[in-house]
Amino acid sequence: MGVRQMSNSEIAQFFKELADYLEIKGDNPFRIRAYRNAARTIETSGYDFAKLVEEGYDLSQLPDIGERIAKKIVEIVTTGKLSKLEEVKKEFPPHILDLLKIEGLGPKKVKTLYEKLGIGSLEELKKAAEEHKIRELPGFGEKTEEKILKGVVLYKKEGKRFLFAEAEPYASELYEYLKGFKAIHQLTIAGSFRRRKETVGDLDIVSTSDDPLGAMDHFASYGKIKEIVSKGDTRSTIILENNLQVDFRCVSDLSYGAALHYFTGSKAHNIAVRKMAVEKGWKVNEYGVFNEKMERIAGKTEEEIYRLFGMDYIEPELREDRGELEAAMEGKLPKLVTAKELRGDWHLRTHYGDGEAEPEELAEKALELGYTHLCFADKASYLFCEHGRECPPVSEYLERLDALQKKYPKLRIIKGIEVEIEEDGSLAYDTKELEPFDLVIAAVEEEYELSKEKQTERLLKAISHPQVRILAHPTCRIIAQRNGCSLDIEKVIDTAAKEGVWLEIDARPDRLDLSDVHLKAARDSGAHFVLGSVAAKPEEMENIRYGLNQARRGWLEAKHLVNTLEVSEIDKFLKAKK
Ligand code: DGT
Ligand code: CA
Ligand code: CA
Repeated sequence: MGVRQMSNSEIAQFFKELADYLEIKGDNPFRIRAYRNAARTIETSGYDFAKLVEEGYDLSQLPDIGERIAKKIVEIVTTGKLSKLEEVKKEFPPHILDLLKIEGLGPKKVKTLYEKLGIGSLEELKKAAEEHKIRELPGFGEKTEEKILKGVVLYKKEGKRFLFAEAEPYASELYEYLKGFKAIHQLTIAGSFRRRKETVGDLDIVSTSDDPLGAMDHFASYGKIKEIVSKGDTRSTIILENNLQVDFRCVSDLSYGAALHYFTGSKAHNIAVRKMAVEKGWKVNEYGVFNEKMERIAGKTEEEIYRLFGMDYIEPELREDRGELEAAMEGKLPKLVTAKELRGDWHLRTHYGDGEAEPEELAEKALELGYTHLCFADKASYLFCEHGRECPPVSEYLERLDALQKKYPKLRIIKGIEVEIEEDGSLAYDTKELEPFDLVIAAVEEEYELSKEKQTERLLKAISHPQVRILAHPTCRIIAQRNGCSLDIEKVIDTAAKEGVWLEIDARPDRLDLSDVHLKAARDSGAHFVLGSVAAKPEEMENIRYGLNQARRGWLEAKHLVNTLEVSEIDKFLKAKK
């Protein structure tokens, strides 16, 4: 019998949906309750239902599972479908269940909305609420209507992925909380979080424990939980107060490496590894690697698994099936740049520009971070007083930085300036005005609606400007807000590499421009890179770590990053524009 790899909660989901549809339809309440109970039983059960089906076990022997439900579970696991659900789905618009995600809307209210106003999607719900059609319905009212509208807006906002930086404090706090439970031994936040992706959908935590039940209880007793989605003997799912979902699993020590590898992903990486296993006649899953005789041949650690395949250890940031498996086979993986290797920050803002900090505060923070160089780069429009506020002459700013250099002989202070690129690709200030600065960063903003060709030309022209040393956030994207300018990025990257213009990695967590994929491509075409925190106050200099994550995801080594230079090499490098 063909059987799918399906978790209990995935199986339960079928019954929940079926119950929701039947309730919207106004079906027999006893039947609906039977499906809901089944969903709960499956979800919280310690048995692995897909496995029981595979082994041909009679599910109706289990407590709380009747014959009809047992038959349906077999259908779901073997076909991936539930015919009764397919049938009832056809009677409604495809997205009607989305309405149930809105606070205050249950199946009964959705039934009324659909029958009286034909509402079958969130768009239609929002429109009807805005047109005050909902308050007229029986059982609704002005207050309910307002609440629904708020709910839709909130849902649309929060149904999104989280920036890595948004998830990070929640992840750390939960990690510490779990660590505090004595019976939990090994513990890692896996998934996209461990791969340091710029956004994460949910957290996947893998652990080992000699008391899994106690670990599950401890997890479910965490203080910042909004909802416990499921709680089982070895895995549980919760939703945190900020709507971030967390899956928590407890596995045996023998399987820890395999589980960690599986749940770190990415899915594409896993699939590629599984393919390699199949070619050898092996099987890989979250429990281990098994040979033809189903004997476990690896699984305790990730290192052991990679070694078994004849590969070097692959850092999580590289696990995207973008060539890392081949490189690991050939011993050609990059030696990824580490935080320790960073010696400076190349994009800082002070109150002379739109930042808040005194230059001294940033210098102090730099020493604390162990840096030996620091590049100030306030925006030219501020330094040249174009924002209509009281403003000292630019010479004062330069003198201030010279004084700073005297005061901090252990730091090499670089006097940079960020200049906007005009619509035609020229710089907003002329050569003479920029001359007193050590370095010019050219920055592109998305204020003009330019065609791909025009935008590319604009950047190429800026890159070839003799004073420009760094190109800031080349695609001008903001994660989850705007995709960025349309441009021929390959051409921009190539030209920058040829001209010796460094590509900035803007470390602000919603920028991370260039992206990982572009970084890897640019690295291969010989470009140099520079990390800038774009900090406006000292503590924001720690944001450099998000840029470092991105650099590592882009396969960068220390030698690719200007930030790793010794002070003695910097001057040579500054002048080196070809
Ligand atoms: P996310 O949460 O959307 O930011 O991304 P991930 O990578 O954390 O994905 P998630 O949470 O859906 O699953 C965690 C890991 O579990 C994923 O990286 C790889 C593994 N995984 C999930 N689904 C599959 C699958 O269908 N096949 C394989 N081979 N692995 C999977
Ligand atoms: Ca995840
Ligand atoms: Ca997950």
